[in-house]
Amino acid sequence: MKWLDNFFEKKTRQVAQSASRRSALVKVGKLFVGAAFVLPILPFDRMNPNAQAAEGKKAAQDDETSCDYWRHCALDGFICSCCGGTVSSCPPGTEVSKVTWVGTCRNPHDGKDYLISYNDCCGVTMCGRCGCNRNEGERPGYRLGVHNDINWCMANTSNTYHCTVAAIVGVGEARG
Ligand code: ABN
Repeated sequence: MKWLDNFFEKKTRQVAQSASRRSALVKVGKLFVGAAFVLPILPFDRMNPNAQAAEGKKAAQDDETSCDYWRHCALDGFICSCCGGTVSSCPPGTEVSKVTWVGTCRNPHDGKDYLISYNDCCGVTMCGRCGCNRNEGERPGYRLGVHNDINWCMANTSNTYHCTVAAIVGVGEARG
């Protein structure tokens, strides 16, 4: 390691001969200030962002105004809970659709599959809030009864679509 000592001694002497102590301190100071901009020296959140996202998603499963709400697994339209109604009742001034389509969603709390009737609420112009496009179990459009991208107000006096509710109409039984 003698050569290393010699090397640094030589370099140190060179620096000492070519620069004053004050200018050396100025250079070191500049180095620190520069490093503060380049290196992440401020405290930052080391929490796993994926874990936070999973928590948020879990909370949304119970929020009736969220597309991630468990009953909305096949809802294509505007959530009535955001439009003056509830998850299973139409907003005042609208009329529930006479025809509907039924999807199946799993309730994360009991692990059971529920039949959900996605009725449209009709008679008032589109709500425009909380638009969702979830399509679990949906089938192609040429099979009308199992497709969710349909205006189910078609059989009502007014065909004007406002929003969609998601009422539970049945529960699946485990087969033995
Ligand atoms: N069932 C909701 C909807 C209404 C109008 C058009 C497409 C989808």
